[in-house]
Amino acid sequence: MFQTEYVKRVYEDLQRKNANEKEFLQAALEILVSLEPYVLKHPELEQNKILERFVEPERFVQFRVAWVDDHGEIQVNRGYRVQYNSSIGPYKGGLRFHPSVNASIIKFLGLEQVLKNSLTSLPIGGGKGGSDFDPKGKSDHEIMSFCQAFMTELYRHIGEDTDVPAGDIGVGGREIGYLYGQYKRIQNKTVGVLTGKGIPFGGSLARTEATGYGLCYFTEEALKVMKKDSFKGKTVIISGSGNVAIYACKKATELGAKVVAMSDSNGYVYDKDGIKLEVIQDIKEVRRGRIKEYIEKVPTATYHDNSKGIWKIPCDIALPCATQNELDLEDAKVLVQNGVIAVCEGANMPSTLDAAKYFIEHKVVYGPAKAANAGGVATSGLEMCQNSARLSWSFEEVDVKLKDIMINIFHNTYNTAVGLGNPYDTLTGANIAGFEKVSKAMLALGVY
Ligand code: NDP
Ligand code: 2IT
Repeated sequence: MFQTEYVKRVYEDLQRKNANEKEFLQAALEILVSLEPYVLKHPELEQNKILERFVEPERFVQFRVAWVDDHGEIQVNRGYRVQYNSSIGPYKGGLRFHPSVNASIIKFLGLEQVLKNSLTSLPIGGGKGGSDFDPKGKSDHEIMSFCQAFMTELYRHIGEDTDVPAGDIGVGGREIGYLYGQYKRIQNKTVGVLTGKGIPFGGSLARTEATGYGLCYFTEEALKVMKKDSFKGKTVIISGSGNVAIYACKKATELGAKVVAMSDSNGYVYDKDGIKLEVIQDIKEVRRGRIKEYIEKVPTATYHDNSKGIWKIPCDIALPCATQNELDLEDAKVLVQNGVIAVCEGANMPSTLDAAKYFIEHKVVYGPAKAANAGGVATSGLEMCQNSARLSWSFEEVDVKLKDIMINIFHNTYNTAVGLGNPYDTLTGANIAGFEKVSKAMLALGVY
């Protein structure tokens, strides 16, 4: 699998030290193997132990979050923040609240974030955090109590020029509001220490839409360059029905596609006439319900109990926007057999490595997560700019900048892949393009 003794040694060492961290090792392996062509040309990386330093987080914080639920009972959760790499800017990355969250998930997301943030071309380093807290079924008051308890510990580790968290699975506008409220209360400061804030208190217009819109801008450009094609007239399936999925659906539809299926962790809905997004938004954004309820409003649609079944629906474009490892080799084979032309990732690491390789081998336009979903964090970077300057840009201004950034990320990724001899290998292209800047900064900053 490895071409170089150096990369093999770094990975094996990581495996020894993190034996139980499946997702972290998966992300690290994917990245390290794809960096080999670059490593071969740059002996200074081995001389300066850059890869050893790159895979080791600068700091990893784990903390207790104790809070009181609506029955007066004390609950104890575990909180995390990984401050992975600050060589090109303050740590930046989301917070995930989901029962599956553990050190492995936080570290895989943090490592991915370092390269993603580099690709945005903004000066932001990489971090990630979260908790095993499950927001499902909690009252609004319980969400607030948890967020306040979480921030009462986290505040000492973050800052507008140090580490700037945002949302991810289970953390949206409501949670960011409570987290930011608590930060302000403790620190007595109004600064851009979190992004994804509400518009009345320093949020950026278009941040809510940014990841999904950005994913579609990336995909549209990739289709244009690699297949002389576009979203127009295409059948699309989108997994998930959260923040990323909803705005991917909106933009894909605006660009002329028909989205026929969306999912949640229980199942998926298929609507041959095209998903009515206002119904999904009402279920998910307003009532925080289950996607199953879609068929009550749209009786011509069907509901299916297994969310993974969504990949069996014939489509031209698939946008996985739910979670890691939701699309495996078997799913990839079915998609290719059904004639898929593009698979671009809104979620982080939704495709297993063998699924991603299958897409590349079969000349599918493949948009790896760290490139295709970078629009969210890029717009967070734009929110930080607006907060520092104490002003706010219009929706259109932010959207134009987001689109430029996504088109630039596509070309940077694609040109790197072309330079390495395989235009479809955007996985290698994205990893090397992101790593180049980080490694140059690490070399210039000296040993730490
Ligand atoms: P949300 O919490 O808004 O939505 C998550 C969605 O994914 C929900 O529909 C959820 O269903 C679904 N989901 C979660 N686990 C599974 C599963 N095992 N199978 C099927 N569906 C599942 O999160 P986001 O939309 O913000 O995040 C989605 C993905 O996008 C994540 O991978 C995240 O890391 C990534 N991302 C997010 C960015 C952002 O700005 N928010 C930026 C870049 C990437 P259910 O309600 O049943 O749990
Ligand atoms: O995975 C991601 O890029 C995010 N969850 C967004 C991070 C951010 O800081 O906006």
